[in-house]
Amino acid sequence: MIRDQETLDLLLNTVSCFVRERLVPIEYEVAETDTIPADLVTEMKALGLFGLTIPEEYGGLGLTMEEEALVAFEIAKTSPCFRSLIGTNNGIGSQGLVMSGTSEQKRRYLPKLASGELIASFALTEPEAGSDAVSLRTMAVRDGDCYVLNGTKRFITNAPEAGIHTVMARTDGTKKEAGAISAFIVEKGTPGLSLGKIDKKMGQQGAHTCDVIFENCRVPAANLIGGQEGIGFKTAMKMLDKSRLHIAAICVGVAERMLKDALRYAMERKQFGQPIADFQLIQAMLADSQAELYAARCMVVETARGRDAQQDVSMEASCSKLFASEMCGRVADRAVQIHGGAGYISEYGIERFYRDARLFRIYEGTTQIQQIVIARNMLRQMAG
Ligand code: COS
Repeated sequence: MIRDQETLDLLLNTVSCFVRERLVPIEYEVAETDTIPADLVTEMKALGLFGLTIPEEYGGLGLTMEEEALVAFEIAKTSPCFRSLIGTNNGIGSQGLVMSGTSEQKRRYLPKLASGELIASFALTEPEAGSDAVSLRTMAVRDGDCYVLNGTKRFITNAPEAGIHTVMARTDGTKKEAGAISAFIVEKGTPGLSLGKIDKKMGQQGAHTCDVIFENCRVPAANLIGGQEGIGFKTAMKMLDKSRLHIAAICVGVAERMLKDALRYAMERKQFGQPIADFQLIQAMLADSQAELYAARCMVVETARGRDAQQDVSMEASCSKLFASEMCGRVADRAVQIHGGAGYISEYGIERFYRDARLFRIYEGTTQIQQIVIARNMLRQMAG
């Protein structure tokens, strides 16, 4: 749903200019140093990028899903690490509070997340619980007006930068099912909370992940999201429905960037006395990429509109994430192929995107998890 086309166009233009003029020129340096310069983070805050999806009453822009997807298309036309920094505040780190938080919790944290003063992480994955999220082992045991947390979370995006962690933990050790899982806000500096060393990743340098460790970490009961035990897992799943669609939109933006770079290269690079873009075998790779990209873009926009219309788009969000992330992988591969030898050399940049894009098929639910979600929905719908 687009609420005000003129304001949205202004926002999209601003983001597009910022990406082109400020982020693209610094991609190589960020990848080499594994650091996003502080002045750029300040600019991202000033542009409101940390609060795109946070309701206006808490200082965010309160974008609809369709508007968010259109912004995501633009922000993704550069290294995905920049999106990653704002990603958790707009998605999995904040949406638990937006969807299920008490008004006091919302008032306390959302304005700081919207401004970027606080970064939020989302701590669900554990060493023994990845795709099988329900099996998570981190325990939260009530003790007076606190919960005592023990456990380890793994590969947690933005944890090194985070001022708060949205943590999924088991409040009922006797039950295996999802209803035993609750969500907490744990503030940086809470005694018993510590971080592992920053992970060395295949790509997306500039974005950081690490373990988050709880050892008798006492969290005020007031930080139980929604003030209610047992709603954590369902809240996480609802959040993932939204964030999978967001990642699908990011895949579209990244693929558009890679395809544009490949097209430009194909038109400049001459072999056999002519630009390689004139050869039909190169054109086939360009055309297949364009067609798949267009399909993914349509899926994202259509699903976003459905979500804005309050429809249950769990299946469609998974379809979008599955197709767009696999499409992005294929486009990355063809873009490297079109670049030939230059595609393998880091200064041309396309090999970096190839590595960066690999993550999209894994995080926020692997392709195989999306297949499971889609198939289960199909079976459920058929059974009536
Ligand atoms: N919206 C609301 N509720 C949902 C839901 C959704 N999209 N998906 C599941 N639920 C509910 C179910 O209805 C069920 O509730 P009841 O216990 O009341 O019946 C509960 O959550 C458990 O769901 P389910 O029985 O389907 O759990 P499973 O363990 O069989 O499988 C999958 C759930 C595999 C789909 C889930 O664990 C998953 O998405 N795993 C991947 C996790 C992931 O994406 N990790 C990435 C890291 S986080 S960035």
